Amino acid sequence: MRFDLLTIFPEFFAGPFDFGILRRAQKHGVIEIKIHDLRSFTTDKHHMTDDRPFGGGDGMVMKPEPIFNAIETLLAESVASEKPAAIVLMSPQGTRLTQAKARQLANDYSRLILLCGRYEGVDERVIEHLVTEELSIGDYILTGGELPAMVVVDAVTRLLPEALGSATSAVNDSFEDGLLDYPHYTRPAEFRGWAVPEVLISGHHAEVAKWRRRAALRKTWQHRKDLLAQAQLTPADQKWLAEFEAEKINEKDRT
Ligand code: 9D3
Repeated sequence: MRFDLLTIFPEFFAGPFDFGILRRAQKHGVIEIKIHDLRSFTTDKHHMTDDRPFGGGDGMVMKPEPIFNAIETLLAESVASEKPAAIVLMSPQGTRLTQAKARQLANDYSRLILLCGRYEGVDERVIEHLVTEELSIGDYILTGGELPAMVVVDAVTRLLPEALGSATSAVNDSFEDGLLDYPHYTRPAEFRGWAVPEVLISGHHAEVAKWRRRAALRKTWQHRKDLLAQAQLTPADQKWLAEFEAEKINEKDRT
């Protein structure tokens, strides 16, 4: 996968891609990340990437010319690829990035051009005539699209078949089976008087699997009830959920 990131703050990206899986994926040629300074695609004397909004109002709008220039220049240099390029605007108005969306991007494209917005937004003609999709990473206000673009690179890269070491796998990820992860423990078996659940030390693989499923279900029930509606639940799962609900009522009764 080739990532092209378009930004007025190229220095913002120094660091985050140089560690762990992202570093390894670049070293092994699984991904290539190129950062482009929008300012270098300006043609005016003052290298302006923004201007005042038509119709008035506060804030500035990103000019269309540098963005069209940059992306048309990028598309002109052919990248060896079977699959097409997506031109993605990182924007609070975009559709939400989900695990399913990340998987779709990883599967459907061999090149992602990520345009990082700043100011109040970009000239609408960029969205109408250039951008193929708009993505938000969630319902909170950030200062620009740079951090969201990093999130896209990270989430998509770890889904590429060659990106993770053979020891790890993205198959059993939380969200892909619709539940949150179960709790993890490592040595020591007792830490400051807090013991690890007995079953995990027992060596009974089937019992461990059962415990983990129930614990994942409990975490999901506690923190993300909304996920339960979409999850594939067995009759055993349903029974456990009923137990959690009953437990909650009992707790209330005790007070
Ligand atoms: C007052 C209108 N604001 C829109 C909600 C203006 C505005 C605020 C923040 C315009 C741009 C931004 C900067 N944010 C992004 O560019 C952004 C973003 C975000 O703020 N949250 C989640 N995902 C994203 S993707 C890009």
